[in-house]
Amino acid sequence: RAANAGLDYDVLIVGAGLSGIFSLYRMRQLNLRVRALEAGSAEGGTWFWNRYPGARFDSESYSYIFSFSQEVLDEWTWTEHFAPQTETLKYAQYLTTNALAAKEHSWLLTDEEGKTYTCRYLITAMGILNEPTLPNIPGVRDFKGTAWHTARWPADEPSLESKRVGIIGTGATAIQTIQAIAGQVGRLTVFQRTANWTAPLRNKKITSEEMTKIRKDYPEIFRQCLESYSCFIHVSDNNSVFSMSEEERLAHWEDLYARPGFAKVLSIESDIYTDKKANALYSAFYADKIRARVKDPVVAERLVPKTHGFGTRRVPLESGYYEVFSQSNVELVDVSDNAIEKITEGGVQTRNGTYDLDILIYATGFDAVTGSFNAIEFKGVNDTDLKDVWNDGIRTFLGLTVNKFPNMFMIMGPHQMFGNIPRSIEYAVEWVADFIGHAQKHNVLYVEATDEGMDRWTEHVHECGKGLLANEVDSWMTGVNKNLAHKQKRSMTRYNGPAPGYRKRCDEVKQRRYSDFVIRQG
Ligand code: NA7
Repeated sequence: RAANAGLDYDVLIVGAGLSGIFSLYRMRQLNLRVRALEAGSAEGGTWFWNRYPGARFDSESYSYIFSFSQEVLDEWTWTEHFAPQTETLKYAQYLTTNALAAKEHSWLLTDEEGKTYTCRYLITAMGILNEPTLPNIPGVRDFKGTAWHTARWPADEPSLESKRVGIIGTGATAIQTIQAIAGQVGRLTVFQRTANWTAPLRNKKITSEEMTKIRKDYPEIFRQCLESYSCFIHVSDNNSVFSMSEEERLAHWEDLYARPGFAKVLSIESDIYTDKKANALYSAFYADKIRARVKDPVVAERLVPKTHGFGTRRVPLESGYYEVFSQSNVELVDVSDNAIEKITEGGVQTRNGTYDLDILIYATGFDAVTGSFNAIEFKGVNDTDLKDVWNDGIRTFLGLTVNKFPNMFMIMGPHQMFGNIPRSIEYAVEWVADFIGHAQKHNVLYVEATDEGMDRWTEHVHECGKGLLANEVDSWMTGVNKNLAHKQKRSMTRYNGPAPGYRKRCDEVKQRRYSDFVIRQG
């Protein structure tokens, strides 16, 4: 540490969401001088910012948390199988007070403009969905009513009661919001550009007996997660859709449909994700489920996705979403063929009509994955700008490091496993902590991924993604955000191979004592 004596910190962490909180914990365990910088007024990241009504986990609460502290696992009680945002935010804050702040409480702050900090290692922990984007529709600033993005839901939200509310977007966020507010508002107009496949969540409360059993089962829950393709508790199915008769297939899908959570997304036959014919069969099964739940067949047909197959975009889970569209106060406006021309002082104008509104909600998504990196000026060796490095496509080594950006580690950067994010965070932070611990022990002052290493890794990431139908579709997962001129090109933002394979490759780098890196000792 003497080597870092002239620096303010050994490690600085950008972000105090779940990645930042766990990074801070591990760095402190290494006895490093560490500080986390956070733009929000409190910790919690995604769960701090996304306070829209209805925001909640789509994954089983007890599988979508950290496993690192037995104390926390023993003490923390989940009240619902799929926790609401308020509960997850409390969990994040509970972690910081119980697991981290044993010695002091001063490590978490909002950076003051212009204040500088120096450190040996930089850890980015900025989340993958952190930069909200407004639609690129003319007049966004002209609206005279009240408008906000779902990720900036006002703390002093005006009452929605009897108001004319419009919402643009039908992604996971919009779906949760719509079903939560449809019963309160005077009138709800949903502007849908692309219908989404979505499946029933089937949430329920967790009884105290269930919580006791969950605590007992934690080791098994986490073991199961770690063994599966994308780290969820749902077992994947490597069979083909075509290995079953139609009767068997439908019985299997009906069984999955009745189950809670992502079973009907993750426990389906794997060729649904790779074979258009297999995918079409499952999509047709789901289309019929939608039609059966909406009274007006014309509206039902608008809600059936036509542009992409089931599971090729992130499938949101819903509770009563389709039934909302049979309420007399809710209107679905399909803007795929009736484009929004502009936002006016009074509301939304489409090619075919005008919609007067009091409140306009933008559920229009994020500049995902690289957005947080673009929002900050990252300058590496020889003034290299990270934006330039990624201009022609994302390149990383292990999704954790970038050539020309020595001593910088990314938690949930591009090319990492997405899936069960806390599982990915936990692994990435442990890997980075091991590396920094090793570096400290051996008086290493400089570690840098090589350009060849980035080439190899990036090629591997692309190889893993070959054949996946999801990579042929525009979505935030493939790096497309039509509201941003600079993000038109589809790219491989995430690691598409199995999580155990990802971890194996990173473990091997560690076993080679990080010889894949350029390392300089003091
Ligand atoms: P998403 O999934 O990116 O959804 C954004 C939605 O907003 C989507 O329906 C978009 O339609 C729509 N959108 C965006 N811009 C426009 C414009 N200009 N006009 C009309 N409609 C527009 O973001 P979410 O916040 O819902 O979810 C992100 C992730 O958070 C989710 O996948 C979970 O992992 C948690 P489009 O589909 O582009 O036609």
